[in-house]
Amino acid sequence: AGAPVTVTVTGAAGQIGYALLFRIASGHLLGPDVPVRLRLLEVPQAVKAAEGTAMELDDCAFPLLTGIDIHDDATAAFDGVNVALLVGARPRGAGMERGDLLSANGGIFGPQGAAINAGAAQDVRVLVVGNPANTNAWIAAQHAPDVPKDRFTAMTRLDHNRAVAQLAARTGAGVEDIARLTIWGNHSATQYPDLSHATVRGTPALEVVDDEAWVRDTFIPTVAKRGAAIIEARGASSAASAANAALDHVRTWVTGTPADDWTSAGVVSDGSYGVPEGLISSFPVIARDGELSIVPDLEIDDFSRARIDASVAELVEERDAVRALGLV
Ligand code: NAX
Repeated sequence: AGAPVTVTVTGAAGQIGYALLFRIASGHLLGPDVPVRLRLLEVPQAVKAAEGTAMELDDCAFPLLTGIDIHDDATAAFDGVNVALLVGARPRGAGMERGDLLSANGGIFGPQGAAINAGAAQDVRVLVVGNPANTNAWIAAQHAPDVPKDRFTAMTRLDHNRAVAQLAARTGAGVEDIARLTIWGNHSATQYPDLSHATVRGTPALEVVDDEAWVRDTFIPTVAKRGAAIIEARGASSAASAANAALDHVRTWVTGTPADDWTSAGVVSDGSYGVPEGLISSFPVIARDGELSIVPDLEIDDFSRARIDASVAELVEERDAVRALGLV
């Protein structure tokens, strides 16, 4: 085994943190041969709970886990970080306006971006899970001028995995038979889960499904509103599935996408597909040699165009609101 990889998890005492940390420590983030050093970042009032989780991590005697540090200070938490999982965020409280939400999160993700800029390892990879994930990732990136912008990503892998599962269920295929599905835009109800390039056992998904109304009226809203449906059923928001998607996102980034397939991730736009340059939007993404790139030259039909534009318009509004609030 080589030198341990430093993984920082923010919001470590939250419910996603609890579902995530044990799997990181058991090798599901970077594989069974890579030792991991964990740094947990929490707000001061949750440090004690994070210490409890760290005690349980100790009690698992994971061979790959070489150490755990707990911090309430971002600069210390991101010192030497290779993989930063930004999970902790300020949730929307009752009666909270969007500006309040953006301000609260700007106050978290700005300083965390600056701390990453100050202390991260050269190869740092950042995944933002905490909502509003795309805009939080954008804020963090703006505060990290020395880190390449393409190291900042936002999580839409849970939406992607949800879409794969829905399509597999509808077509009777296995999840491994589904390829080239895309989540476009914002990780919000405006996201666009796109089947127009997807395949089921190599056949175009839209031919296999052969039901436009199902795509429009069932598939898209089911995927886009799945988070709310989980809350309704479980009485709590998605946690284990979100943690699983975060592991998938980073592992795919490091180990690559399969030939003839891609994944979905919020990455910085290079202007592709009419998405304004610099925005962090979800795209079809290929991972090769540890780098993410947007799948080029896909044909976008009128239906897809309108859906992508609507979600990207929401991202533009969020970015403009963040600028107007002076958060970047
Ligand atoms: P919890 O409320 O259980 O945990 C959040 C934790 O973050 C708390 O322990 C809190 O103390 C901590 N925290 C708050 N501010 C912090 C700061 N400045 N530094 C460090 N820690 C801080 O939420 P949980 O269910 O774990 O969800 C975490 C985030 O993931 C939320 O923003 C949620 O909306 C978002 N999600 C994003 C998803 C995605 O697909 N991108 C899906 C799942 C999830 O809803």
